[in-house]
Amino acid sequence: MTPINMSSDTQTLPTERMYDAMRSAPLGDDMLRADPTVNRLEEIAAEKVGKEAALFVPSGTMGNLVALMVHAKPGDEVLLDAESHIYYYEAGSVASVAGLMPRVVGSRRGRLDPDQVAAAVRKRDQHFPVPRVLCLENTHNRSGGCIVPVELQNRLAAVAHERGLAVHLDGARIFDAAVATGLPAAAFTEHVDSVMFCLSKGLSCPAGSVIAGTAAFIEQARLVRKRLGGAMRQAGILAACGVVALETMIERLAEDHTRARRLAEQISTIPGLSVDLESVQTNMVYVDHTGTGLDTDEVLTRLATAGVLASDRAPTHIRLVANRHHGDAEITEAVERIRRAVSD
Ligand code: TLP
Repeated sequence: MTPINMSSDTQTLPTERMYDAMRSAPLGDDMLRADPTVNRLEEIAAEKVGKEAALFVPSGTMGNLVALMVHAKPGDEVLLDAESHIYYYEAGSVASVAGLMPRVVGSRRGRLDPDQVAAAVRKRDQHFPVPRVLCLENTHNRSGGCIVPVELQNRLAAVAHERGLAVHLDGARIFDAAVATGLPAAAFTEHVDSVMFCLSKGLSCPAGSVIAGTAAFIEQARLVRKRLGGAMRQAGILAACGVVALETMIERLAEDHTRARRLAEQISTIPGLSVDLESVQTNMVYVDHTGTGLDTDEVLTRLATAGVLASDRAPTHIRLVANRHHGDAEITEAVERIRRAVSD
């Protein structure tokens, strides 16, 4: 039995066009800005998100870190959603590497409240760290891939800017938000100072993310990337996939969204499992398994034995992510396997 791997969109493999592009990409030393394929990717990427310049980085985690280290210096404060990827899943790098003081704010479905953000910005006082940057995330991973509406993002950015803070957007899946709303990605990035997006998630690249901002921001980001050991050499071999991703893989994300919805609706009919259907807005489905009486690890183990790989949001949920390797038949088969796994 071939397992259906729904643990993440990071599990996607390169497309045939990516393999072809890798083979024929002109290469050079990117540390010296001499890799034409990386340069091309950075140009296309900057244009997609409406920024002056962009920088290719090995991972989303490094992209977020580099951006924060440009916006703030050790001892400064960064405002973060308590459920954000940066706070929750990046191994504490915001504190241990960037030396920043996180101040967390709650959110609902990834939506921060502008009043709460305003109240969390401390005044300049010798007792307090200096608040320097507000981080946003769109789509919002831990709420189930929910979209933060552009108008709310803009209000939050205004609150931060009025108080002298920079705004960084963790837009790992910003193209999911764009495709699902029918807006250009640049609409989500217009009022942020920097954005990171991932090529290695639903867009199917084997590795790589991009950060974008003003030319001056990217100039500094280049130095920080080098400092962190993230400057690569013939990185065009990876960037070639990124070019294919940005040119051919964005619109098809809508298929993942349609399949995620069908998956969610069908899973909701399985006794013991439930899904907050309103939160299924892009490619993720968080399944509440409390009705089964099983703990999260047990549910994951049973699913894996039945041939469905999922990830956890313990103690109450598992996560399933639709990606390009799942056609309609895989969705139907996954639902049947899950039904069997929890009813045994
Ligand atoms: N998310 C991964 C895991 O780390 C949880 C996943 O499977 O969803 N921002 C957001 C919103 C992300 O979801 C991720 C990866 C990142 C940043 C980090 O990207 P990488 O894995 O390239 O460092």
